[in-house]
Amino acid sequence: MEKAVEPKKTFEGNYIENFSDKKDGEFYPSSIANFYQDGQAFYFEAGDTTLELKVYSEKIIRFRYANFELFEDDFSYGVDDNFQPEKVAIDFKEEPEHFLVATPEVKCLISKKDLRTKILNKDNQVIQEDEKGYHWMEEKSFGGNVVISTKKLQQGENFYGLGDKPGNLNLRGKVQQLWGTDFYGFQKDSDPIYKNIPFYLGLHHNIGYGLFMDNTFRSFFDFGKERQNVYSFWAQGGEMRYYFIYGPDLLDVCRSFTTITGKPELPPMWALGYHQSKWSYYPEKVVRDLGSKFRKKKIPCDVIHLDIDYMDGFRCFTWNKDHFPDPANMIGDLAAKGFKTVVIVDPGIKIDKDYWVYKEGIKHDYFCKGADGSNFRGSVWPGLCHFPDFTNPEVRTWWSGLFEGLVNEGVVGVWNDMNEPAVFEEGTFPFHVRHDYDGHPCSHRKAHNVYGMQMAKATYMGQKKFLDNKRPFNITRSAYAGVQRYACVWTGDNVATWEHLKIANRQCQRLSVSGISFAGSDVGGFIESSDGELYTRWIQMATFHPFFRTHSSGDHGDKEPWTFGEKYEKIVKKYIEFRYQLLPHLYTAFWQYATYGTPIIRSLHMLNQVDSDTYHRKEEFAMGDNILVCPISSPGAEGRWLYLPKETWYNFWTDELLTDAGEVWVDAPLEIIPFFVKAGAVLALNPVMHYVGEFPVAQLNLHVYHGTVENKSTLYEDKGDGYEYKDQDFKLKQFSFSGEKKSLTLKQEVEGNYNTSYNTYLMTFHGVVFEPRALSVDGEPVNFKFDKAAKTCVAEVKHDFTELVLS
Ligand code: NBV
Repeated sequence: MEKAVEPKKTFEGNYIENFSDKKDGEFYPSSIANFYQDGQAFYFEAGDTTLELKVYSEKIIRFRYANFELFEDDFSYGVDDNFQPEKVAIDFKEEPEHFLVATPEVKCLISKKDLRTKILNKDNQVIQEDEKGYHWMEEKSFGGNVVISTKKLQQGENFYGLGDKPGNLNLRGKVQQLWGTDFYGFQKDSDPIYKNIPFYLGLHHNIGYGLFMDNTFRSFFDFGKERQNVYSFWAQGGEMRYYFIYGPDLLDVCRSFTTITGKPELPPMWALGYHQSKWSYYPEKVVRDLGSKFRKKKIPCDVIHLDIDYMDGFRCFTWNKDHFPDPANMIGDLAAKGFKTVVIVDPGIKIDKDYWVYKEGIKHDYFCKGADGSNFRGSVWPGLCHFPDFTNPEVRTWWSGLFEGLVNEGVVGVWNDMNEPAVFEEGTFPFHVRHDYDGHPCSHRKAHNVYGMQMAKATYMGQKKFLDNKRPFNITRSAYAGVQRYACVWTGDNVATWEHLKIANRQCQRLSVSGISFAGSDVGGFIESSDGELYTRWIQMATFHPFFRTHSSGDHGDKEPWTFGEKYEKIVKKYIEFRYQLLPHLYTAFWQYATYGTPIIRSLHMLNQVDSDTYHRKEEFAMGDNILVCPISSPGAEGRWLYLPKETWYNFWTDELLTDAGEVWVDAPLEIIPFFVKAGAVLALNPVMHYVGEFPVAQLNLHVYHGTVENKSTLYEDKGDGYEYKDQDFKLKQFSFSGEKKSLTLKQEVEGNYNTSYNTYLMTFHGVVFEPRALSVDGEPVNFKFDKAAKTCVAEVKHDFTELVLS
């Protein structure tokens, strides 16, 4: 029989094969002998197993399975503290064959015979059903259990999610593993790589649902690979604990998952600008020249990243004073030109008796220990290191305090690398290494997948502590579900190939639906060199990814907007400029993410989940509401085939109208990335600027796309930094568009107290196929210019209008 995963060499021979078909050594619950209820939690005792089923909302139910009545402490790194059960009207019944726990949205049947569950919606459609259901295996190699859940694969079911997996978006037929791994030059089917997000979405019969297995041990998901009609997930330890989330809308599933694992705060607006990075820009003169070059060439840029060579011998929280004699001065001068400085930190602390961080760590006993009681040692960039136990709250507080110096010197962003954790010798820590796990002492087997997230948390705490009410910018390579509360992410050490451009796009989409919208790739590829065409196409795509940074290893030449000659520089510049124009739209999408958990970028199947033609598409994606892009992902292309979901779209560059187009060919010479706006949309664009806050925006551009449709658009604005927005200092605008053949009406509703720097909108109406006679704004006539050939109409309109009619 085909094995689900090829056994491969990993650390300490700890690999466990897929065993779900093996009968020997598998243990199952028996029939239910007893049950009881405690509020919204229901307990079913079946032989050695107890199931706790807890209703969190009408659409969210948590399942926990304990062997020998021993539930684990109800602690989780993944679940946000703000996530608490809502009061739900529950119908609980004993029936001949099963127990029924029903909310107004879902019914869960629990079989009396064997504890298997079946979940239906209120129309009695099966959403999810156990095959073998919960069972476990004893695993002698570590003297514990592997906990497993096996479900029936529904007809036509497809699967999405799981964080940063580089393969196709649709996971049907795949096995994937979660065990955070530093994977230099990973490829399309490399697995596991850096991040550990045990959350997937299922979709069948237009029913979308999600499942979050909150277990931090090494785990696996098999979506019908081993057995075509079955899917399963399992973890090499801990208890089987998962949240079932009903949609049926996939975007709602994402929102609920983000409600469970937490929403981020708004980032500083500048973090959504363009970032420039390399391993490494040094010495100081190189960094200063880089900044000057951006400004001289008038290519927008907000952020410069300093990689490990800024440090003294790779010691975190130090500077190499030969290369950076006066960091505060350099950072200050860069800041005066609008640049923000981000520095990297790694978890490995050099063993060096003269190094203050090392000395403090030793003094307070903050480093991870092996089972024998001594501090674990492993080599990374500085040589032999100890590693803080970030799963210890005291250690996180200590680490957070270490940022005082950097922040005082003007550092406003931090980049957490190598936190899988990566160690040169064995790849990561040996299993016997001990962790506090916030008061639940355990081995590295359990803490590995959350180590990086807890480092990111500690760093975030430091930024919060010292940034004086400014919003932190924090980035991490390793992650567990919920990391979005503390940091954004990048996709790690990719390669400068066309294949990797596609991988990056899939990873960003996948991360976005896995709770982590604020994600980006090393634009142009970290390893090896791209040519001008690849770099340009990548820049075009990343213009629409939430985190936008060129980064490269520097081993194979530079990657800067001007590296590949004038022809490419011109186009790259145009797109970076366009990113700044898009900021009001992107910031609004971020606000929707931070407020409702709505993913910033959305794959095609999220836009029209009834359309099965979208289920296997992987390149087209929406950024926020109303806009859709599709990168050019092969060399020499002059255009491409792409798929437009039902509805009417405008080609942004030509204003060509495409209605219910499905698969279409779109011209896209080098200067063009296919990009569309939905009919009825209002798209807000800034003027071009070279960094956020370069000048106050004197007039905002609103592009309105006509159609015989109704549509709503949102625009969220605030200061772009600080927290006053939590106290009404924001403006939230809802635009309602309705179009007739020969007229259009746009209504605006405004909430909040923020004073925008502009008083007027420059409005451009697109697709004006009728000859307009009048523009009336709140009942007053307003002048406009009509261009019959272009079918556009332009007018200056006061920013606080409530109703506008063009007819
Ligand atoms: O700090 C150096 C690099 C960094 O540039 C990259 O972004 C990380 O993913 N880091 C990995 C360590 C060395 C990789 C070979």
